[in-house]
Amino acid sequence: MSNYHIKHLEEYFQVYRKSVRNPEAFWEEIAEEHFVWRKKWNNVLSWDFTKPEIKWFEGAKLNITENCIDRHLPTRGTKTAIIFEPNNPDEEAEHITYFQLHERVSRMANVLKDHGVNKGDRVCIYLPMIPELAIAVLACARIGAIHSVVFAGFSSNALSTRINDSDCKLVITSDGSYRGNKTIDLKGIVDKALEECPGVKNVLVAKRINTKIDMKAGRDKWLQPLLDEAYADCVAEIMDAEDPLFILYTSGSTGKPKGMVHTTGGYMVYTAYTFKNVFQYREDDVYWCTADIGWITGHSYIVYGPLANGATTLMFEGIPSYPDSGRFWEVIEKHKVNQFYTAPTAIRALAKENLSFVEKHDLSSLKVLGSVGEPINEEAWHWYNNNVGKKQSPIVDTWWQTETGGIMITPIPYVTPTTPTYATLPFIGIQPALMDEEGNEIKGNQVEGRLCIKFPWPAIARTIWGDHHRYRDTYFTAFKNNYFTGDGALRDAVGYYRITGRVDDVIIVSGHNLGTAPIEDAINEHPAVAESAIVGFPHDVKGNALYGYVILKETGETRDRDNLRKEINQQITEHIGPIAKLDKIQFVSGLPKTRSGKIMRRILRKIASNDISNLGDTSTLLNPEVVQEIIDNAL
Ligand code: 7RM
Repeated sequence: MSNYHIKHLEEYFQVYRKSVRNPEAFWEEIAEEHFVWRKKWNNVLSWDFTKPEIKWFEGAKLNITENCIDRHLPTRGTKTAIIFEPNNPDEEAEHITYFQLHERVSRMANVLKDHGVNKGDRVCIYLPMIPELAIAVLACARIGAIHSVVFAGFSSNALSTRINDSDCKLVITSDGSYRGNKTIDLKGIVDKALEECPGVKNVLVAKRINTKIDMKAGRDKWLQPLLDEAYADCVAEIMDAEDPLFILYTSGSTGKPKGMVHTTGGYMVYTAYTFKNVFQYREDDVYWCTADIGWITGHSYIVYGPLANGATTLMFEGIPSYPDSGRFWEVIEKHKVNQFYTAPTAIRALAKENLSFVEKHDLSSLKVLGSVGEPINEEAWHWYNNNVGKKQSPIVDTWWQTETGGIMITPIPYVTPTTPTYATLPFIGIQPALMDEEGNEIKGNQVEGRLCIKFPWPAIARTIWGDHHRYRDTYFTAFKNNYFTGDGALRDAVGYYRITGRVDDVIIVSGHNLGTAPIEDAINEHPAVAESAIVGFPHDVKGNALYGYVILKETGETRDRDNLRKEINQQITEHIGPIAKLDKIQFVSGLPKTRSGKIMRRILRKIASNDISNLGDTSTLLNPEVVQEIIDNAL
């Protein structure tokens, strides 16, 4: 029997048990029956979480684009693969068939080859949500180049750090991007970044906003003429299952961003299988994930997962509030979207607007609503359920991470009964564990602990680019023989999981992971700043917002505080990007520190959250007197 499409709760439990009892046999069957391989594997799985080393489908050969495109051509050639919905609703949407996608990916792949990109080379993609982005991703995969997509909201500084970390030799970008009624000068950001990136030989530039930009002779080229001249077919490079497919950077609690490395075979199998089940995708459905392809959600559930299933996937260039707050609902009506996948922060923002924005659109095509990126609070869940789903569409609250490659804990719609704020049950093949602080597994139900995964799944990231020790230290040392997620979770009486949030110094703002350390580093570079500490505090739209405590140098003391606040945020925008800007900045004379010199963030978090009734023991601090001063001047 094929277990590819789960339809009933008993079937879920049955398949789940099978996947846990004999993971190798289970994944082998899925891989064998639902994908095309140039050569089958010698071994389904080998793993050792202490090294750590994880290999799925070792010895197998494939190209993921043959699975995402070529194999569909005989049966789905004229089916729409990608619907492109532009920022401006007056501009016409574009429907790209599988035939057309094949041709456009092939042309792009040939252009890359003509520019010296070979198997294993890294290509940085810094593009807005236009078709060229998905096409560039697939073109890299076609020729075995490793793509590193950098979200086009990141600053030049963040971009150059990422380009240099993985030594990209080519950058694909555009003249600029649209964002609501604004434009962003992407090429200018790239030019600035590349002042620091001697390894980049070429920049290929897509035309999107038609602004006059500088083109550096010998380095920069317009993309379209090259595509027009390129041959329209490109033989797929045969890859090993364990060859890297892409690098995607994610912030850590300390230090520079981590280039998570995903490999080819396991990632393909897992993203495709989760996509099929978590969205209950049927042949003629139109699926829309509102994420940007610059995040893992876009990689796995706009590009690879949907296309591997021959689905129609919608790419949206715009933002939820332009031209007005009905934009999402208008797009759902216009393209008769069946599965809609978005983030709690977007739901909360839209829930603040007049209900008529939702009510005036026909949303009856919807069958499944998804949520991802952060915990969805009860209020937002009900608003989504009542007003978007009209209580007819199950909500799948999907918990997962850049590192996990695919969805890990989630309901299966029409299969798993949902409960607001619960991600519910582990997906097939996923073995979660809750741990206490001593590192022991907490068994049984109605317990809370640190969330680990006990056994490998096909899409787990294999390493951090260039830093395998950091990979081991971050994920595999806190709990022996387990992958540690960095999240806390509770398991209720029936075994449902509820994710309670990060237990480290990562703060999730509007669904984006932000490490406190890099933000503090950026602030501390301001000449007037001596030291700083960032914490999160609850925000009704963003989930969390950032609160900064800043100690000024003596030279800064006389400066105008509001100007300083602006400059600090400017500094952050330049170093990281506008998503990391602080909502509140409090100037303080000191920060509460332990005797070993660690900032007591727990106290700062409480003050920022206006929850000072129980600050706990502050007597062990080096400088307990500073706490009252901070409370008195809190914003
Ligand atoms: C897919 C993605 C990962 C972190 C993760 C969690 C948080 C994500 C949920 C969630 C509660 C959810 N990748 N998170 N989904 N928390 N419920 N459904 O977001 O690498 O960018 O972030 O996001 O803390 O560790 S990510």
